[in-house]
Amino acid sequence: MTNPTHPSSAAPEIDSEQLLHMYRQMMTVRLFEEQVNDLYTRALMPGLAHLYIGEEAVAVGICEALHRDDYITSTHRGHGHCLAKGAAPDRMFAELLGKEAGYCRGKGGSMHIADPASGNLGANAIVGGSAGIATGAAFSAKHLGTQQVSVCFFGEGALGQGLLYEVMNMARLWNLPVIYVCENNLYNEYTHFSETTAGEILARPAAFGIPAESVDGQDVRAVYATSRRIVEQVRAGTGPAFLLCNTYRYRGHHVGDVSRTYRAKQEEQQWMAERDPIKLLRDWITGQKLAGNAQLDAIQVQITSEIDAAVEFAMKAPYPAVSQVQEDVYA
Ligand SMILES: Cc1ncc(C[n+]2csc(CCOP(=O)(O)OP(=O)(O)O)c2C)c(N)n1
Repeated sequence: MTNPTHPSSAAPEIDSEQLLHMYRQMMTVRLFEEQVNDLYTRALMPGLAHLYIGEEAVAVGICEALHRDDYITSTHRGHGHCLAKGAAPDRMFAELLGKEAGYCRGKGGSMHIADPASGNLGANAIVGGSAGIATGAAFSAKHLGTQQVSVCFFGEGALGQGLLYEVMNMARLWNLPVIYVCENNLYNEYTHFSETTAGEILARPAAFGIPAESVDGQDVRAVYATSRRIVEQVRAGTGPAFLLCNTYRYRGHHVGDVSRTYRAKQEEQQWMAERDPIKLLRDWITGQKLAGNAQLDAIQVQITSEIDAAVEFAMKAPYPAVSQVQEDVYA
């Protein structure tokens, strides 16, 4: 297991309302993703999906530190980013099922959801593909003087993409308000990252003079406290930053990857038992007596019914008309 580099003990105080909000958000992502898996296994969802289960603290902790009009760009594993930034589960499920009510009118599916109203410039099926978009958004924010910050989420697999280095170079030269967030869940598809990524990850942004640090991506309090500090600095004009979040995906690379012979079952079980982000926050909240188990259970019941209602909405929603098949198609 990866060692946490920023234990929560060093983090500033976070008020209980915010902790409960992050608990809700992580639970929403978890239950949303469980339903996606269910829809896939019941053959109700076309295509594949890459589940974010296990990584919830990264998206939630970082988005908690952002304003609604700050930008994010996302990846093929993007549902968690999208929900954490403020998208509605019913329109997301509608998109996954190819329905007109979806965020892309049913034409994008799991890997292309964008929600400009919440600052989400989109998921991206191309590994590393959103780095240019996030950096461009930061360029525009800087030149328009809007004070917006842009966050680029990507997996460690994107460290093999040249585009990332071109844009980090520009971001440093032009002092752009962009934060590169590397989610290292240890695997790049079916290969351990140590077989695809040479040297130290943090040495790469350091080569451009971009301040870089790492955080325990299972500890939402640490992710939030670290990203709040970084966001404040970047918003104040210090230029780009890089945050490495050490995390783990519980499920397969995608919903169809069920056997996962490339990693040990014991490793999976250890992360789930010892480093589950929702359990860690729950234990903290109850340990500090900020809320009791009954209140946290009630939150889970409420979110379960919200997610069920969102699935029902999407199942009943109409498909786009055949006459719309060529609308919104740009390539
Ligand atoms: C340019 C490009 N190359 C290859 C792929 C195929 N592919 C899809 S996901 C993936 C692995 C991505 O790993 P990582 O970036 O670590 O993200 P994770 O899946 O672990 O979240 C690959 C190689 C792709 N989508 N785009």
